[in-house]
Amino acid sequence: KFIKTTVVGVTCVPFSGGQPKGGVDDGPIEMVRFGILDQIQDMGYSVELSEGMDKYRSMKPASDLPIGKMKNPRYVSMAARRVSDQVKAHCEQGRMAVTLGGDHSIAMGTLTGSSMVYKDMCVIWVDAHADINTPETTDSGNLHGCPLSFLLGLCKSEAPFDWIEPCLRADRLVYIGLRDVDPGEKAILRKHGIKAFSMHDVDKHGIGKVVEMALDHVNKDRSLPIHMSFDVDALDPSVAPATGTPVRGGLTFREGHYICEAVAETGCLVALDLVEVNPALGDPESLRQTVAVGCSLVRCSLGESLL
Ligand code: HAR
Ligand code: MN
Ligand code: MN
Ligand code: MN
Repeated sequence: KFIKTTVVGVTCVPFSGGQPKGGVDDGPIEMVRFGILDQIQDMGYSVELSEGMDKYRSMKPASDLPIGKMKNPRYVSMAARRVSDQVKAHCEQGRMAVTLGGDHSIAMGTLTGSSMVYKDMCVIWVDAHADINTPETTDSGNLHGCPLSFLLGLCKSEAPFDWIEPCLRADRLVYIGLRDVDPGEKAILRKHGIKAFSMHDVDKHGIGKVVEMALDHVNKDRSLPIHMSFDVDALDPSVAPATGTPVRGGLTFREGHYICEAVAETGCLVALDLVEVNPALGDPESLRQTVAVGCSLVRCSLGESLL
């Protein structure tokens, strides 16, 4: 409905500054090694790869003292700003924008980028976590737990994040998969009436009904562009073990794929993030399994399972 070419614009973001564990910056290269780019091409798309993925590592500032509780604020901001430009460029060309992370702080960039082109877009956030802490409510100071508060305009626009224009309406955001939400985040969700389908809801209604309700909430007529931000830790750790903050009781392999398939089926997807694959965590089999499932979720979101 919104995508104008058969080109998929892939942005690899080897970035780990939004949280303390090294290795998540190798997520994109491992997915590329696993063959994600060829797999996308084998589906009949061509791939336009954003340039200079190594730059994300080299842009780390020599000194980046915390601002309040926020850790690596300048590095996170600089990386997200670059991601924003790259994603925006793909969207402007009418390409499906696929971003491979990297930790979830990069969503500050992916969503600002896509929303500049698709002003009325809605967001489906698939995650164990709500990632909506403000610089005040965060306990950890890890910015991968905070991107949505910046995007929704819930925190003051201060340097180095003053380039972020609030670009997302609270009623255009919906979550699936939540099961580890901080008290301060719960208060934010309540205050702003943000719709969230937790694992409890998945158990109660089944994934089919949950995805339908989620889409009905943000995109009743299936007429708005969708940006899906998929954190691989939404999946159960038995399915995606190699991730920095695993939480048990997550989505099964099929439930995760069902979400991607149902979103693909709407024809409204314009941008997809696949984040928090950390190849450094766990044994080689955990790594292979997690990278494989990440690639598989990307393919399904691009319509692989549609007949
Ligand atoms: N809520 C916790 C915090 O703010 C944990 C956050 C996130 N972990 C993630 N993001 N992987 O989805 O630190
Ligand atoms: Mn996340
Ligand atoms: Mn998460
Ligand atoms: Mn927690």
